[in-house]
Amino acid sequence: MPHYYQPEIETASREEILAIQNEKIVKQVKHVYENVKYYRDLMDAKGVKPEDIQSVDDIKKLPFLSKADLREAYPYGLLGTDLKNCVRIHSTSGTTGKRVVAFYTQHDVDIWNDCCARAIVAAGGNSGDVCQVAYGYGLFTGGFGLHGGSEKVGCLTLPMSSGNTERQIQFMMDLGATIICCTPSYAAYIGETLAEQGYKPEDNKLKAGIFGAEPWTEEMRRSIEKSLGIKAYDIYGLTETSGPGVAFECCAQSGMHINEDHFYAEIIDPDTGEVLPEGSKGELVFTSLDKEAFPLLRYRTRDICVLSHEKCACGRTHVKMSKPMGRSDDMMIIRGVNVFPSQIETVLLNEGYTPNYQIIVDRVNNSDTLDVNVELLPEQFSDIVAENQKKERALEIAMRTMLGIGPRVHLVPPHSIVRSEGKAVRVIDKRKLHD
Ligand code: DLL
Repeated sequence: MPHYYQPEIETASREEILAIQNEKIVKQVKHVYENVKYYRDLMDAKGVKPEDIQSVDDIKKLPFLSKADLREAYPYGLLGTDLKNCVRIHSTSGTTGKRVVAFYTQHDVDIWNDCCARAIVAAGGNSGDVCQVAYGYGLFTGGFGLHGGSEKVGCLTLPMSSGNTERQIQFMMDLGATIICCTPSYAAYIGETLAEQGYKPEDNKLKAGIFGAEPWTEEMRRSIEKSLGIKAYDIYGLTETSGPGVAFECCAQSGMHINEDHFYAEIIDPDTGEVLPEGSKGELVFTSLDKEAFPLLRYRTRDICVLSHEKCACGRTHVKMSKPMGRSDDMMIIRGVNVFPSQIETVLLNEGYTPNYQIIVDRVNNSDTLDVNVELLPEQFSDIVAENQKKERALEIAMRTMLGIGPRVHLVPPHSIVRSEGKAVRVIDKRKLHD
């Protein structure tokens, strides 16, 4: 029997959801127009007035907001309320350019926590659970977001933050954590460390994991589920929209329900900005429907995915988004071919390797090169050069079939690739250093 955190909303009919959205969007646009000069100027430049937005159908008349706008407006330019009404700030981990800072009123935090609570309940969580939050606490939204959700559900919340893996495992075992929340790459690392310490998957009390903040493949899901003995659920969100919990997976594990009473989603053609029909693959755009402090209208996420209104076995009615297939800016263009790290991950895990790999892209004599370092398990490691070379060639062939271009594969010794405690760095693109 599926459980819901807010059943009346999570299973509302399409008409009910539309009615909620239509009522909220009118107020939200008015709120933004009156309080956010930066966006008012964009609306004025496009000749759109708040009265032109009477329902979510009219959202397409509004101008887009991009990451560049957020950087330009840094730090207060998109603030929708007086700073004295705000209780929290979070920020993106962006390594290039100015960071994006997001602001929250108490009302915004409450809604965000509800969204995360829905995700935890969808993963089977309830007040009897011990929820280990191993996302980073701090400016990153992962820790505080899942923490707030966990407390709303009534779980006993373990605010571990990321890192210190030995201590994570000690608390997990001693306090009997039943749910763990962290990035999928960190979950894989915890699973690996547990095995190294001699634990079997059935030795821990975990039943579910709530993993997100970075792209991960179905193969990675199966590998984590096996190593921890759990069911692994996906969760999606971004700092700009509040953090994790914009969308979450249910027991059907086939896409993430978007919390449509708080966020309106569109899929657009990333090149033309045209809104695409349901089922098309394109860039995900979000409009917040009831944010006070940081209300973003038509924010371009750069995440590429597909939306589906197909009926879900769990009974939730909110639209589902597919796993993001990588950000448009994660995509590598190598010798003219589009390559996503997830394609390489799929091949590696299917061929029996670990998710410990690193992709190195460079340009030599005006030609792009693609190298993949793949870490071996101790039992896969061999001193015989010819044996390793044979495995490398086999992987190169499998990857060429998947990608359409041939990489060079290098098998590297166990434990030689740095493990991630937060978002994994999968790609080193040295071309960017030359440019
Ligand atoms: O990563 C918020 C978050 C925390 C989500 C914890 C889930 C769990 P940012 O650091 O602003 O926020 O990064 C947002 O991460 O635009 C996606 O490209 C990527 N991302 C987030 N969740 C997923 C996911 C947090 N489940 C960016 N699958 C987004 C794939 C994801 N990519």
